[in-house]
Amino acid sequence: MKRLAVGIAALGAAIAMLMTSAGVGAATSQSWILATGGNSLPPGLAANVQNAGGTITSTLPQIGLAFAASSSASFVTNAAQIAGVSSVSPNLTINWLGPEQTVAADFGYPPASGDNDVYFDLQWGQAAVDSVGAWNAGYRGDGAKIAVLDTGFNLTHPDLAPNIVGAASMTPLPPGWTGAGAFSHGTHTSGIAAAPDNGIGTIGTAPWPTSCS
Ligand SMILES: [Ca+2]
Ligand SMILES: [Ca+2]
Repeated sequence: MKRLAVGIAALGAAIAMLMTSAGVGAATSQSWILATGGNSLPPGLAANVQNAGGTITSTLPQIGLAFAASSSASFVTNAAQIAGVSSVSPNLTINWLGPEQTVAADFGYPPASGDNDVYFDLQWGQAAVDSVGAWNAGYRGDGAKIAVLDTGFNLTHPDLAPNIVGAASMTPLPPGWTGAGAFSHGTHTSGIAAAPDNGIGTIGTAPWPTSCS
């Protein structure tokens, strides 16, 4: 009978060793935040935390915080009794997965934008109204309708035509004015407002609108 009891004891010890070596049943160390509510840490905190069953791992005395690790089930209760400690909270590690984001293209500012609509860099007005800032925020005039109240403008100009859906003139000049060799103010202002981003000429404030004049 005594031999059997010894045998059972030996088997129990072997199982205990096996569980320990496999990590089964081992207490897990947790991280805790000890807050003081002030801008300093109380004297003797490290020793008091040790007595509570934990170990200080780092501190932020400027904001009255200390971080402790403990595998003791009673650590929170004990640490909350430490003089100067106002709260004990779990120090959580969060696997943060941010939301999917659509990042707008980084349009450059004139006069060194690098865009292939090379005359864009000559337009100080686009910088003055921060057109590039609006584009980078995702606003390029998509779907907008622009009325340019000016002289008629060149309806076949390659840097206007893609955005023209109609034309009228506010002056005696015809809407499709093409005065060869002369200055057309309507063409000028229409380009500032709505010249498309098409690799030629310049870029207007709203390069993706439907424009009419
Ligand atoms: Ca371009
Ligand atoms: Ca253009």
